[in-house]
Amino acid sequence: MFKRISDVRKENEVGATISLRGWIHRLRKQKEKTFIILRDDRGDIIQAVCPSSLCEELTIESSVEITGRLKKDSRALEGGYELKVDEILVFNIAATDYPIGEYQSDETLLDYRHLSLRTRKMINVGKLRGALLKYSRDWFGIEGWMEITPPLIVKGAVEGGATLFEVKYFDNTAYLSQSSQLYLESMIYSLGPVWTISPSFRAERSRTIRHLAEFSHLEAEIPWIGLSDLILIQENLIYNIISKIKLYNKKEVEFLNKDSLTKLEAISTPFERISYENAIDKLRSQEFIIKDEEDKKRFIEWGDDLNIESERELTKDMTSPIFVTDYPLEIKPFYVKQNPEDESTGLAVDLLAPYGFGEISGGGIREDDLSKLKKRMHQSKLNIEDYTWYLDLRKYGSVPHGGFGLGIERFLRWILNFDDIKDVTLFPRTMSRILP
Ligand code: AMO
Repeated sequence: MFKRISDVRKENEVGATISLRGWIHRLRKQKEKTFIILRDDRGDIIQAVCPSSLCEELTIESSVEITGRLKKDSRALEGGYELKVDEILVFNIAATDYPIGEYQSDETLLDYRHLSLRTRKMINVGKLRGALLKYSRDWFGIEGWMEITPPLIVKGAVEGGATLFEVKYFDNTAYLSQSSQLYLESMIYSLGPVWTISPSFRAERSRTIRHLAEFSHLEAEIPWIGLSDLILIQENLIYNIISKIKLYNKKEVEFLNKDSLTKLEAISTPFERISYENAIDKLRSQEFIIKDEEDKKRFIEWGDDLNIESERELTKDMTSPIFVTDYPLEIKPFYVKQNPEDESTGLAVDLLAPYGFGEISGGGIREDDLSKLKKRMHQSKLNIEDYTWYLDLRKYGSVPHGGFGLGIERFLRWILNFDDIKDVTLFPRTMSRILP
């Protein structure tokens, strides 16, 4: 029976004869001996030494089962074990033109992502992504939220028509979901606090380092909640995930970016809260300039949306995330509830990550008044017909409620201090990339 490399490390089997299955990650052939780094299906690696006579046909990425005696060797890579091989079973001899080597451009690595997933970098990214998803699930499970799966082929926009992907739906037109929010909203009436991690699609025409055309969206919705409690839920969830990453994924984070561990250590709660108005005042006091629609430069003012540059300016000297609340109603989507204490603002909250990373989540309290919601939908030029079902939620037993959406890739990009969101995505989808 073959073993995994992690089991070999756990069970002290020095001296025993064991078999391992995997791929030839590195290969150095000498006259008598051949040195192999074997990678198993969990991405772990171990050093193996074989008589060269057994290895003549081996190539990088050939798949094999190697059998031999386990030795402790402090000089050996990863864990200090080495296998002295005396038998090799070959599953497949890989073609010699394997395109991934030591040095490749980022573009080549993306072109061959189906193969570059086998690099140490992408193995660690994949493990960290998996861990992050697991810790999210654990948190919601313990807190008693119900996980749901929403439909992804939909009839209406949630986040504006400009980024909708159209699909042919039999003899009709439909769209790929930009956010599951409206469906989550429909579920709180009978399933209580609900959440999901589902793909969301945005036809983003901009080529930026923080936008994908398809991303993993963690979304949550809860009845009878106010803005401050919604903020606490997000803070709690995010801090809990980060604490677990620090506890159980130090190895992956350290491999991917040593600086990140120090930065994660510096995160503390409560995360700062700032109103949009105070954020604008702060930016104006720093003489922050934006370009208006005609490309003219001017100071930022109340009513301007916070874009990546302004978010960068606000967060560049911070070490923990910051919540920005109470945005002008007119720059937020139709579903945002008008602030009863100040009609010009809406009960919306965005979470901005520190060191200039900017928005990682958006959310707030939803407009629960049918006539106000209809008015906002008219102002947003939505086709009300497509939202009749959504309006029914306000017609039959409307309650105060709210929720949020957190971009998994944005979150990971910040945790790892990576520039480009594509680097934390296994198969990135962008305006210029749909393959592999
Ligand atoms: P919003 O559009 O702000 O809000 O999206 C929520 C979060 O999703 C992530 N995100 C993206 N990540 C990668 N590529 C993109 N193109 C992209 N667009 C968004 C970001 C962002 O903060 N329904 C509302 C949320 C709510 O109110 O519940 C929504 O989707 O991390």
